[in-house]
Amino acid sequence: MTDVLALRGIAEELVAAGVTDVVVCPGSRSTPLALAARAHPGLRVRVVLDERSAGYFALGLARASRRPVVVVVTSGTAVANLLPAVVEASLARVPLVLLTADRPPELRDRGAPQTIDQVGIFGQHVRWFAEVPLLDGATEMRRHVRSVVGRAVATARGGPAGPVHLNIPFREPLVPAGALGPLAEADLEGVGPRPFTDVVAGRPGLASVDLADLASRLASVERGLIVAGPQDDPGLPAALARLAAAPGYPIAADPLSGVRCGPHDRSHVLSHADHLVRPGAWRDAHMPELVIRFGATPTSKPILTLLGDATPTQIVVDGDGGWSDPAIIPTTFIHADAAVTACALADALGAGGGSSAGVGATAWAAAWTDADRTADRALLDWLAKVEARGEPFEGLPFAVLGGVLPDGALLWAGNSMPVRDLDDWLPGTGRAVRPLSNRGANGIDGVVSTALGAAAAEVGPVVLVVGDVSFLHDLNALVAARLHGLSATIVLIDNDGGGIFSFLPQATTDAPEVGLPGHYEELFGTPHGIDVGPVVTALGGEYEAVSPAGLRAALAETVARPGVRVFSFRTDRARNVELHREAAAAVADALSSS
Ligand SMILES: Cc1ncc(C[n+]2csc(CCOP(=O)(O)OP(=O)(O)O)c2C)c(N)n1
Ligand SMILES: [Mg+2]
Repeated sequence: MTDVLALRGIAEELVAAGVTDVVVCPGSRSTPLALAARAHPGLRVRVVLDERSAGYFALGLARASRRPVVVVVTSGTAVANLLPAVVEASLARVPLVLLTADRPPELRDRGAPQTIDQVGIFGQHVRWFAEVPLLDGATEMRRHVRSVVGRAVATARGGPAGPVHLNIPFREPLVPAGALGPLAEADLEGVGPRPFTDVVAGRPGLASVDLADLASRLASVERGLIVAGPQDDPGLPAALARLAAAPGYPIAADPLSGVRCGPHDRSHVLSHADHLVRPGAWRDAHMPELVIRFGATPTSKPILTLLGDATPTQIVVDGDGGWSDPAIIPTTFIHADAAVTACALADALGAGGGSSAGVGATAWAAAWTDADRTADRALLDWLAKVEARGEPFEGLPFAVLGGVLPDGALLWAGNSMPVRDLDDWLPGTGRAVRPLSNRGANGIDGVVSTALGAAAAEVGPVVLVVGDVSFLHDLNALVAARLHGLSATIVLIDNDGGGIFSFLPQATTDAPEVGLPGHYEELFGTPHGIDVGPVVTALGGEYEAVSPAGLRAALAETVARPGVRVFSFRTDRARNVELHREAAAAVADALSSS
C-alpha cells in the first residue's frame, strides 16, 4: 500500500521548491503521482495525451516561465517517448523533472505487462537519476523521498539547468487509501513550509587577478567582437551592453541571445552580423583579432565560418562550465557567471582608462554599426520590391513581426529555415520581444508542442513560425491546445517539403555520381501535397491561407486574440533559394558601395 504521507510529501516538496506546473500523461501505474499532484492547490496540472508531445510541452512551459516543470508518465514506452525532449532540455539547459512510474522490484524482468527497464534509461542526457524505493510508510522513507525531490528540483534548476529523472515504483493497489493534498503542520517533519532540501547557489565571478588578466587582453586588442549566442539570462543583455561600450566592441547578436530586442542600450548591437561576415570584401577588411563569446553556438553559419577563417583569439564565457567551440580554434574558457563577468570586465576596462584601444576602438565599432544599418536598409528596400510584386518570401513574417509584437511577446521559430530567417529578418527593437527556438539539438520534432507549452505559461502572446514538415511531424500538439484552451498564432511556411535541402549541394547535382539522378525530391525535398487546413479545424483551430499582403494584415491584428490560428503562407522551394541569394547580394552591393 503506497504511503499517503510520502505521496503528499512529494507534492509538498515540489511546491516548496518553486514548482507550479505539472504535465501529466494518462496512465494507471502513475495514478498515485497524478492524484497527488492534482490534489495540491499549489500545482497546476495539465494533461497531455502523447508523452513525446508532453515532454516538449513541458520544455516550452519551462522556457517561457523560467521555472522547472514536472512531467508525470506511466511505465513502459511512455517513458521512452520523453527522450527527444530530454535531449533538447539537456543541451538547451532547460529545467525538467521527470517522474516516471514503474512496477515494484518483484515485477521487473519477468514478463509483467507494460514493463521495460527504466533504470537510467536517459543515460547521459539527464543531470541526475535516482531510483526511489517503494514508499512503504517508514518515517525515514518519507524524509528520503522529500529530500530526493528537493534535490531533483535544485539539480534541474542549475549548474547547468537541465532534466532530472526520478523513477518511482508503485505496488497495487494504485489508488491511495487516504486523502491527498497539502501536508498538515503535524506532518511536515518539523520543517514547516520550507523545502526539506534546497540549495542556495551563487553566481561565481573571476578572482581579481584573473579578471585583471582578461581585461588587459581585451584592452590590448582594438579589433574585438562580442558574439552573443542563444541564452536565457534576462540580466545578460544589459551587462553585455556595458561590456561592449568599454573597449568599443560591437555585439553580433544572435536572435536567441535576448540582446537584439529589449530596452537595454543597443548602440553596439548588430542585427545583421550573419550578412556582414559572409565571405567578401567587407568581411576581409574587418577580420576580428579577438572574439569573446557568451551563450551557446550562434545560429549563423557565416559567424562559425568566420571563427574558423579568422582564427581570432577566442574567449568563451560560460558560467555552467561548458566547452562550446565548434570552430575548433585556440580558446580560453572562462567558467564564471556571464553577466557577473561582463559587468566586472566593463568596470575593470573603464577604470583602466586610456587603453591602447582608445579612439581606434570607437572607429572599429562604428564601422560595424554603420554597416549593420546599411545592411538593414538594403534588406528592407529589397523586401519592399518583392512585396510590391506580390511575391511571397519566407523572411517576411519576421520582418513584419519585429514591427508589431508587443513587449513580452514570445516569438518561436521552428528549426530548418525559420530560425535562419529569424536571424536575418528580425529587426532590433527596444520592445522586449523574446525570440525562442529549440536550438539545443536543432530537431524539427516537437516544435509546435514546445510553442504551445510556452503559451500555457501565459507570460505573453505566442507566435510560432514553422515549416510544413515540422508542423506535420507534431500535428497532435494541437490536441493539447484544444484540451487547455491555449492561444497562439502559427505562421505555417508551406513550401511543400524540406526547403532547407534546396540550399545544399545534393539539390543541384541530384546525386548523379551515385547513380540516383532524379531522387532529390523523393529523398530530401519530400513534397507531400497535404492540406493541413481540415486537420487544424478538426482539432479546434482556425485556418487561413494568406498572401503576403494578407499575412501582414493578419499579423498586425490577430496576435493577441484567443484561440489557435494557423496562417498558411505558401512559398516555392526553388524560388526561395534564388530570393535568399538576391537578398544577400543586395546587402553585399550596399556594403561595397557605402
Ligand atoms: C527530428 C528531426 N528529423 C529530421 C531532421 C532533419 N531535417 C532538418 S530540416 C528538415 C526539413 C524540414 O522541413 P520544414 O519543416 O518544412 O522546413 P523547411 O526546410 O521547408 O524550412 C529535416 C527533415 C531534423 N533536424 N530533426
Ligand atoms: Mg517546408
